[in-house]
Amino acid sequence: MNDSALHEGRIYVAGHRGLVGSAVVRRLHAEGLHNIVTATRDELDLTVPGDVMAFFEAQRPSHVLLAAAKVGGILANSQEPVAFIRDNLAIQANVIEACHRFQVRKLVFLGSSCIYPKFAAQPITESALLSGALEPTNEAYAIAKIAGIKACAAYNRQHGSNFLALMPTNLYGPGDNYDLLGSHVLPALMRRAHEARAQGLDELVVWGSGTPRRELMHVDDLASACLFALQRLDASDIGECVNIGVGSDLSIREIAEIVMRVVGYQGRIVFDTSKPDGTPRKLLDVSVMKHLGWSARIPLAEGIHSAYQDFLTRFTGQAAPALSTH
Ligand code: GFB
Repeated sequence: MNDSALHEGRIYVAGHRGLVGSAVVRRLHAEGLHNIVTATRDELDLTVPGDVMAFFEAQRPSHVLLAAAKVGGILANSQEPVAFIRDNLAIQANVIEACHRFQVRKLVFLGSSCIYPKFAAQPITESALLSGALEPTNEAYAIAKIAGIKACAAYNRQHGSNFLALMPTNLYGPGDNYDLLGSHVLPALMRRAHEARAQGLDELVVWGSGTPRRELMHVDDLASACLFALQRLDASDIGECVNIGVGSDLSIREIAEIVMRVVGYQGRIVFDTSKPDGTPRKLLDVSVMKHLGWSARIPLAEGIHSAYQDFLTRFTGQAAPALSTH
């Protein structure tokens, strides 16, 4: 794929308002790519096949980045499996079929590191897919994302499509979801530490045992990987999916300690073991993308600091979102 095709076409970013979609739009603009097509959820319900086909017929995108999904942290996944599997299967099926039907030159489909078996050998290579049982708390979401990977592979094989499946690790950054119940671990701990400091609390509650390990990547690194894939990769360059990560991880306790330092909170950590630990570890093997010429660049402490500045900008001067019970 050469650059000119990207500059001449129209790039549809599905989910442009979310954590990933907004980072991709920022990155495309920074690259001088302003031929971007977007639609809000009110303008287009991606779970409705007819609406998706009509949108593609009208917009005729040449490139599609599918970042729209029903997403959430461990509690949201374990409490709402129906929405996670139903909505994500519908969105994927409609967008991937529309990309075929309207001859989209390239689709970049985004999954997640939770697609791999709970006890996969670490670091996890792409070949571990479907080699063992999944983590129960997010099995519904994982199955939906695995179905998306397999759908891309099926269209590539049967129709010669150019649909790439990128599997990012846990993400954080500007535009994150800070709801204390539904969000991922980093934004949840950032908000909780911020509020503990503001309210002079002695303790910071951290879910689980603190022993699981997580790999964390700034969403701007994922956005640069998506641009790299749009500009320079084809489906033939990668297998059915390719890992996008930073290649190192930390324990939940260590993540909490970094967040406390960035936020400036010096209380005590208390572990709420009534909450699930989830997968003990899911460190991605990132050698395929490294070999292809891409690696993540944003260091964790710097990334968390910039994410906290975004949090302050979004919530300073406005009432912070109503405190969900934890
Ligand atoms: O990001 P997270 O919610 O999801 O991280 P997963 C969960 C881990 O962080 C568990 C601990 O070990 C939790 O016990 N944790 C500690 C917390 N405090 C908190 C907190 O306040 N909030 C949250 N959410 N966790 C997700 C999948 O798994 O990974 C998604 O469920 C997606 O589908 C995402 O794949 C990338 O990393 O466990």
